[in-house]
Amino acid sequence: MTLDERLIQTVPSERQIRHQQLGFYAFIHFTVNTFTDREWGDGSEPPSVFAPTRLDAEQWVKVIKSAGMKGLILTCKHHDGFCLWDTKLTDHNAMNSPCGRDIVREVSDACKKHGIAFGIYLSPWDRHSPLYGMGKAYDDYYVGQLTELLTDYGSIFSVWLDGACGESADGSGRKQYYDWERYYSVIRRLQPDACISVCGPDVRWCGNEAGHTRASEWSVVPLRTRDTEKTAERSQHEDSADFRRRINAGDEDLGSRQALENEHELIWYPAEVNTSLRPGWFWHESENDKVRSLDELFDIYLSSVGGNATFLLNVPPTNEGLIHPNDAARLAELGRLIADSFAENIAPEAEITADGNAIDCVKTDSTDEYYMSERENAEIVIKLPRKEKLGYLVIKENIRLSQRVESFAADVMEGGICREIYRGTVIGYKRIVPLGGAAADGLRIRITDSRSKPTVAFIGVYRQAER
Ligand code: FUL
Repeated sequence: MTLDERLIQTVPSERQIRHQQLGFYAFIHFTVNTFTDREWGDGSEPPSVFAPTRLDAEQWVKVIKSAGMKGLILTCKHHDGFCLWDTKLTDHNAMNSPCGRDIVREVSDACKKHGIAFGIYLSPWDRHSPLYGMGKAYDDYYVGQLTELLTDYGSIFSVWLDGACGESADGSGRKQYYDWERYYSVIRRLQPDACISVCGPDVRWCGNEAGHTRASEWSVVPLRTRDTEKTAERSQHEDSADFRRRINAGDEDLGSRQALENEHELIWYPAEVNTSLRPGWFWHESENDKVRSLDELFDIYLSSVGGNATFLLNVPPTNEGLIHPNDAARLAELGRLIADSFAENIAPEAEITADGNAIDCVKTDSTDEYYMSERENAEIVIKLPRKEKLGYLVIKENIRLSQRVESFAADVMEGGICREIYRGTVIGYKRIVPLGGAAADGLRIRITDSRSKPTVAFIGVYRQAER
């Protein structure tokens, strides 16, 4: 079998497709750290510190919804070991704090009510549990916690497994060698539709926590990529400048033909870009005026969701138990900007042809019908009914047939003259091409190299929005 044949046989699972379709979703970091002003708790915090006065999960969900996010992943337990739900496996939980409420219940209910997918983060590294570092005894505890969370709180879209693996709380220096395979089998059995992210087989960490995105984010990568996050080495160190470190240049190309040439086993393993709205993952009063700018957030959105990845944006509630007004205002602005930028799709009114034949099927955002070229390249011409100022071009491959496009270019046309405006590699699930307000009466997409006959499931052409 040739390399290209092997590449195009590597396709996503249904759960991976559903996850990719969510596009943009929230991380919520909330635990004792919110009250102690720390990023990593050491497990010695008494539950009495956990005392939100105005906790309102519905406010969180409404705020993230205003940004256009479609899901929420909650830190049910962070490294400090404090549990946000009514667990029967330890007393170290929110029910025994001044809060006295099952926060996982309230958040999952609020998500259900507002049509937001719910996911969990359950840190394997536990600095409170005396079982941590005791081998199977700790794995039993961890699996017990997973079982509670995956049984009692409705449907879960993501189980976000963090590879951080530090020492036990008692100063003995013990570490736990996580039984990942056992965790995976419990998750698959209890929530077969959930993606297991980062230290798991379904969704890949993009390689940094700063919001940097690769120009070429491939979904077909070597099998061994799956194991790279199963150690703490590459995750952040508390309070270190590493938090904002850039993508390691050595990892830049994970999936071009050249990068995969000598790889024997390939997997579909799409990237998730995770970063925080503020410098830290948890809320700190001192960061109330350090909320990321609208432009920065929108840029990350365009290059992640519009660059064949998904975008997991952390929004940390305050010690009152609410999303801070500065964060809420920024997210509402972001939601409006995204909605306005993609409000007016003029592709349905255009004449779209490939080799002179109309391909109207690409006007509908679905893989039920799609265009497939006869060759290993393609030229698609989009004639607009009139001259327009253009904001964005959106292109999607039919990823059920893998990602095939290796390189492409986009031209704007005016009065029969073509001008190249973009040249790139990956299209994959979704590529957003910024057109910068160019005035044009047409567009041309040239797929210049492909692993097999390229497919296009959707084309959108968005009128430039006022800002
Ligand atoms: C890291 C953790 O150490 C951070 O505190 C945070 O939860 C981040 C998302 O993952 O590994």
